[in-house]
Amino acid sequence: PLQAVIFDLDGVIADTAVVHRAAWEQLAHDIGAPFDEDIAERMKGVDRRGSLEILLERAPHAYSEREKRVLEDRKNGYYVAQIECFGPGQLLRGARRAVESVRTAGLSTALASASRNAPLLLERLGIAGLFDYVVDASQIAHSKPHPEIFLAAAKGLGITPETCLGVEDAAAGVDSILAAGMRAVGVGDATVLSRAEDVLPGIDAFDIQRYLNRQPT
Ligand code: B16
Ligand code: MG
Repeated sequence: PLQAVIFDLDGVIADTAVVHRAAWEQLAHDIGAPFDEDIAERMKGVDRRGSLEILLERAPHAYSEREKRVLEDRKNGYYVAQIECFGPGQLLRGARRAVESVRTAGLSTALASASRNAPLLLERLGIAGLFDYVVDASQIAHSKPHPEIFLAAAKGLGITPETCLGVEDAAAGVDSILAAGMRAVGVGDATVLSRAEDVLPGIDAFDIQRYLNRQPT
């Protein structure tokens, strides 16, 4: 039986996917690299360096390790400047209710975010207390779509992956959940997230009863 739900943060709980995107787009503009829908979608859920590498695939020239660190810092500066003034108002509609409904149903909750800014964001949103366990980028070596982050969340909760359901807005995230041997629910575009057993238009449509009553597909 289902014992826990593990939520992604950016784009599932917090309205930050657009902020990450805008920060990368600004950086792309700064360095004269192209930026389009496909690049934006591929960056979702991918860690900072992984996202930068995607951006640099079509950059006008190659960058050294030192230059890459400067670019990452610049993008993070753009991002942090925005989330510094975040509050509970930047929770996505229905996010708090979704997490609370899982707890009310007697299941555990965890958060699995690839973002090194996750602790700051959780504090700003005022929801740190809703999760039994939190894994962020600082605790893992391999970025989504590697299963490590979701496996670490299950381990932290003291349960096996088969009893977990993961919720993600990124294709890389859905792949990470499935590779961990968990059930996956997508939030967003059904064409992009087609490998999930269910794709919801938004987290406000999340209904835990649906997954308690249904066997994994
Ligand atoms: P940072 P999630 C991910 O968070 C974002 O989806 C992704 O766009 C971002 O590049 C990544 O965090 C790293 O973020 O630069 O703040 O460490 O969706 O896993 O919560
Ligand atoms: Mg996400």
